[in-house]
Amino acid sequence: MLSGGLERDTIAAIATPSGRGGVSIIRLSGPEAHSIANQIAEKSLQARTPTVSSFRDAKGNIVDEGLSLVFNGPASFTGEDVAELHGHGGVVVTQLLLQACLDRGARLARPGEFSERAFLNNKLDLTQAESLADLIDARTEQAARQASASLRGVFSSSVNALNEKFISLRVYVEAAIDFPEEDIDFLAEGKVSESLNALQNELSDIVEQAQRGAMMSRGARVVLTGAPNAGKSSLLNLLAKNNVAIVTDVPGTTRDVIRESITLAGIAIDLSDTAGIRDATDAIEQEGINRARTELADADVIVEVIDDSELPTAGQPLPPQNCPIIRVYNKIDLSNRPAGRLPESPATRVISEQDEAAPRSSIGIAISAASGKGIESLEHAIVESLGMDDSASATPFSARERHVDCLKKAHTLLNNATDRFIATGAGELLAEDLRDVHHTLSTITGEFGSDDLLGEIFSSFCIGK
Ligand SMILES: Nc1nc2c(ncn2[C@@H]2O[C@H](COP(=O)(O)OP(=O)(O)OP(=O)(O)O)[C@@H](O)[C@H]2O)c(=O)[nH]1
Ligand SMILES: [Mg+2]
Repeated sequence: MLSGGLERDTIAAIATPSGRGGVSIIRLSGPEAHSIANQIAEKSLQARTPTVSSFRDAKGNIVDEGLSLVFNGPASFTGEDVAELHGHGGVVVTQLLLQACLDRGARLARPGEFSERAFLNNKLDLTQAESLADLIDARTEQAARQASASLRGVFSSSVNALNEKFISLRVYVEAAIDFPEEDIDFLAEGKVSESLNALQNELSDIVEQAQRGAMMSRGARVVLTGAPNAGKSSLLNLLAKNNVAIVTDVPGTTRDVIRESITLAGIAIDLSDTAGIRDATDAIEQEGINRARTELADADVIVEVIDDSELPTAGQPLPPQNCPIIRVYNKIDLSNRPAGRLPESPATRVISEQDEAAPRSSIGIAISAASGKGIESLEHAIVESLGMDDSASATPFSARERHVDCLKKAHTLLNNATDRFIATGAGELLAEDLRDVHHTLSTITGEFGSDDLLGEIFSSFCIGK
């Protein structure tokens, strides 16, 4: 269990966004939360009973009038005594009310400190705390629903259920090692290899779901690439329904990476337009091409734009990619090719490091960025390549890259453990390997981990959460 250095002081922060509004809420948590709220409201506030009163600063001046609400720990968000002061939503008056709390001994909360305390008091596990921040940041309805499911513990339950199975298998293997005098060789019996296979499949499924969940939370990265003048910027403008990128007939127009957020089928997508890749002598263009390459390395889907009105040239081949590639044959108004999907094989997704050597198949789509013909086929191909094209692939929960990394690491450990067990039949080694897998999975929900990890996660939250 993470220690986190449980702090016993009382923290305060403005919990509502800064600006003008109907109400603003100051939240307090810690041993002095009730006493500070009582002093400000000049009342003996009763738990879970909203009470209207004046709010007084430390000098006794009335700064506002509003509603106070107190909760007794551990039945509160943080697990500690909590108080909320609901005042009028003005920037200055809210600051005065916060100052009244600080003057009475509260300390200004760090970002995410309320959630961190909730985690340290076992009110939430780490994935639930993270999904809380993701719910606040959700950019689409679907992302919000998934974050809400993770907050309710849907993701943690899948991870915990899988972990239980690792524990049972470990217990079985250790028992078999401890009683070697039994007539039956429990390890050689086949049950262990069968369980290992089943666990590998289950883990692969969760990796895939978590990858999609993470992509939904952060926004999928779709990168436009291709030769100069192929029509990448024209396509970005068309997909974004906005003339964000400069389009000219001069090859090498785009240098900086241009980003636009769009939504396709409820998926938030970060679309980037990059410099056309060629052997450039111009230092600025060369830097643009370097940036384009960096962008490609992080893509979930690459859209390679090809000028269909020109004879195919050898051009610059794309470096090997681990994500699906959609080849877009653009300018069909000039080449007279019919719009839409070309008969080719469907896209595939990578789910683990083991798969990275697998060849990536690609989809071909013929479009005209000038007339907009074929654009729906392309939009559908993007959604399909992201693995989100039918309801069966709808991810039941949100996740983060951190979770995907842990799951992939566990998957690799398990694969290695299985290989080692098949080769040696050594129960002791398998027991040790299974313990490593269990620990790796436990860092997802925060059962094992470091204080550094906690600091890193909670510092990205907003103040007052
Ligand atoms: N006829 C026709 N022209 C197009 C089409 N798409 C783009 N163009 C033209 O092709 C030229 C290059 O378009 P851009 O969108 O700037 O191409 P790019 O790939 O971003 O080029 P760089 O930024 O230089 O790498 C412009 O003159 C566009 O008007 C199309 O579908 N049909
Ligand atoms: Mg361009």
